[in-house]
Amino acid sequence: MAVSDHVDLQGFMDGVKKRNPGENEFHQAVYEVAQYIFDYIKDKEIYHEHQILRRIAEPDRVVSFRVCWEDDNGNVRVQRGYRVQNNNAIGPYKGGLRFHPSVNQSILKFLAFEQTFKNSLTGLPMGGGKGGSDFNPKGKSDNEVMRFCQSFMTELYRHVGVDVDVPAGDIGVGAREIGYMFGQYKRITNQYTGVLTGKGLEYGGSLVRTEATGYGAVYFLEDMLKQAGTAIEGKKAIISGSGNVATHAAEKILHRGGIPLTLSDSEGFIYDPSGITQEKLDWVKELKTIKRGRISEYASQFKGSEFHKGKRPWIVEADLALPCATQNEISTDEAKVMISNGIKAISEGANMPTEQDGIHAFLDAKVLFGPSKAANAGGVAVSGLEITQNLQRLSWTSEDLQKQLKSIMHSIHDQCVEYGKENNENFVDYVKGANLAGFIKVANAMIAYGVV
Ligand code: NDP
Ligand code: 2IT
Repeated sequence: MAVSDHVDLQGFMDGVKKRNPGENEFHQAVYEVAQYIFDYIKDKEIYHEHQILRRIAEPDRVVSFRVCWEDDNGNVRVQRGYRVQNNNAIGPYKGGLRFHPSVNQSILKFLAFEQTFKNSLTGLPMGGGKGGSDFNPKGKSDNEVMRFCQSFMTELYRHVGVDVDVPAGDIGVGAREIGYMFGQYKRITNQYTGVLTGKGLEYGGSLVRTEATGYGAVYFLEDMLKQAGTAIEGKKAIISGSGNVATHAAEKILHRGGIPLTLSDSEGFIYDPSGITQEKLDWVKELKTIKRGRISEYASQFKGSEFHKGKRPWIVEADLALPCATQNEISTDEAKVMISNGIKAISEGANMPTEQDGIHAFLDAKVLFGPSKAANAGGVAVSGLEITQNLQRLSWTSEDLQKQLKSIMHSIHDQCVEYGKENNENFVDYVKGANLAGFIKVANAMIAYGVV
């Protein structure tokens, strides 16, 4: 094998941009990893020789397809579906499906790239993938959602399988959508396999999967605070989103004696100065998953709380922040406001919620910063445990799964400390730690396979 000419970070990124024009989210995700990897591999010829980063940043394949369905008025609607299979060096592709009007190839490529490192950090045998559609489930009837999901799976089934690629939920894909898709997969293939995770408990789903991402993000936050000699108890938390990840993150903050102050959706945020209690959270969960309502309704329901239309919660003073809605939802300017308001720690429940310069601002200010690929890995970790239970045709207990989730999150935290602790400094750069630890395992597996 010829020794490669070493390109520098800038040259590498120029190539990524040229090959993936206009895919800004993908460029951002690749840069965030590459800036650390370049430094790490500068004296490790083998990674250059095998062009490892160049290969991880080129998805194994991107499948895109037409999805036709009929709405309740008999109109034919046309959507685009995708599955990005980024890398399967350490296991079958694994990652969620997102249904949201903003979905495009750039967003799914960034998510599949991130998922590759996240899944590696869990220690479970899972490669990285992501998929979805620009379909908007909001405002659609259950029958419309069912027809869309069936049509989507009628193409997707060719590309997935328990040893090939195992999708799950993400934004806009929860228990209802997974049920419709699993039903259609079973109908088409006549096979009952664990091809999707996040399934209902009646048909092969795992206990603790629903809670896992939000709870896991708080376990990670707790570990970061412990490492720094403090704890969640008594601290105020600002949280964005009001879906699966946000509500369970808020719940675990409550379990730890913290005070959740905010939740949000795409229309604005609610601020409850007296704190969001378990009772209020239960009301929000029902609002979002059963009534499919808007978070603004919280302010009419609970006296003393406020709805801030068109705004994000980062202006509220607090000790802890958990962005749990979507990518780039903390701008660099908002990060600076949070720093001047005295924020102590961030745990990213959403994927890539902080702009690149915002992350640097937090790190420069020595704010504890748990990046998404580490902090939100609890969801996919329990998905991995769901796969194992399905293969065993067994269901484990909630206690067992809670214990395993905690232990996986501790192990991710430990890997970040090992690779992210600066010499002679107490401060841990968790971004660096997560990127290096996630990369090394995938890279070494790829080297073992040779050029494939
Ligand atoms: P849900 O669909 O359950 O909830 C999404 C929440 O985010 C809603 O409150 C939604 O508001 C809000 N949101 C979505 N898009 C936007 C936007 N463009 N601007 C403002 N708010 C928005 O999704 P999840 O809770 O599952 O996912 C939230 C985040 O967590 C995503 O980044 C996802 O990738 C990540 N994640 C999820 C995991 C999981 O297991 N579910 C695992 C790891 C990460 P609205 O109703 O107005 O759209
Ligand atoms: O971003 C993510 O890790 C997820 N949406 C969960 C993926 C999964 O396969 O459980």
